[in-house]
Amino acid sequence: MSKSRELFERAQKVLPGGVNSPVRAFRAVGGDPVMACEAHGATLTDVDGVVYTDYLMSWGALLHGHDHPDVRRAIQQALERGTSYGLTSPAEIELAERIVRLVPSIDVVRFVVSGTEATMSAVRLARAATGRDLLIKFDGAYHGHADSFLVAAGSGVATFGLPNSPGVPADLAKLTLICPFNDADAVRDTLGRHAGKVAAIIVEPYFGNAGFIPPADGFLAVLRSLADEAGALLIFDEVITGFRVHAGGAQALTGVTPDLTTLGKIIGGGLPVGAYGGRRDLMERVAPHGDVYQAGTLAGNPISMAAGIAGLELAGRPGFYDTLERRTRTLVEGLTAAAEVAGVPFTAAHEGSLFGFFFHAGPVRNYAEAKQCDVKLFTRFHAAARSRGVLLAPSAFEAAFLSAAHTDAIVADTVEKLADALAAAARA
Ligand code: KE4
Repeated sequence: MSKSRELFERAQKVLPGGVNSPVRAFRAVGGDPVMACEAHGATLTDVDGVVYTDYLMSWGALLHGHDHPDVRRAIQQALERGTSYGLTSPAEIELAERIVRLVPSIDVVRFVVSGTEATMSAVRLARAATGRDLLIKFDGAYHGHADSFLVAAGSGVATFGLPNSPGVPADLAKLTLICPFNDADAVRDTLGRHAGKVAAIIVEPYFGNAGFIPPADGFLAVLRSLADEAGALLIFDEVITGFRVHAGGAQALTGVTPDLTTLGKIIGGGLPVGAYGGRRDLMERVAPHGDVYQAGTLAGNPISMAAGIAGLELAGRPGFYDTLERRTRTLVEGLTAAAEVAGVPFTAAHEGSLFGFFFHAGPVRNYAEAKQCDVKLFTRFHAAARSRGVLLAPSAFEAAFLSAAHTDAIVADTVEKLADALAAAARA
């Protein structure tokens, strides 16, 4: 028996499904989940010594690859001063100042310990600031596991949310309204039917949780104007796109400025982190300056902050994002060409180093279209890629991430291996 299998069997005795986050169980693609042992740069080694080129990158947290020496040094130096104070310390102020400088919508920011805490808090703040209860989100978007987000679209185009997890009260779920991504008419109609009652529209400006789906031209700008007309706030959930698609996130890239922004992943350099921020008049409603309560023992943890500062420093180097974008484009173009040779329906896209693909002729503009992709072919492709040492997200409805550690040579090697995997999956 492999060490991975042995460990997973032990894990299933003491962890629900053997994991601490569902997707890690690899149930969508089958096979034993990869059991990580260590990772450096673009590669991850499992407990059986199998080496992968990693495109998970801790779900996008690792913009510089695993174990970057500058990030490691910053963590080590912070560790020498202790791990947690439960008091404010200089690093959280420095990281906040960097985020304020880089992210157009953020005058004031509050750190928390996960993306879920960030989005949950941003929605509470939006409801307090507007005195309204309804929330609009988009079908297929994921904003973490707070109750208000665990709702599924009912039938019809724009519907009241239905709980999509036991334990989510129906009365709470129905405060969330769901529209198809890239459908401005559905948003306009929903706002009209609930005039004066919608607190906020929350959106992943580039979908990273239904596969990768970019916004249609002008869609985000229309959301901005619709929110303004309706007196609702616009929240960009940039937990994935923040510092990924641009140094200032999707809002800097598109020129559309939300009222509130949520961040995570990259700003912690791979350590636990989340943040929400926005206009000063809104953020000063947050306790203790204001009356909207939110708190956390490990919020602004000095180790996470040190790693985040090191990561943003590295990302500030000239040409950093251009290189990431060029390499990602090479990978996406290589994959697309290989799919054509293999004769399979395929559509791929990227923004910066965030990319994704569907076994679908395209276009894929929303989750309903994404779900028409050939999931069985994806499953065969995922296994074929894995057996060739390339680790992709274990779901057809996740994105993929390239890091600064994925050199031109690594990208070229990946294209070769994935072309072979595609041909094998198409033949099977
Ligand atoms: P966390 O609570 O997992 O730190 O962040 C929640 C979250 C919020 N918003 C967006 C846009 C996100 O992508 C996430 C978390 N992303 C998933 C990956 N699709 C985390 C992976 C997992 O759930 O294990």
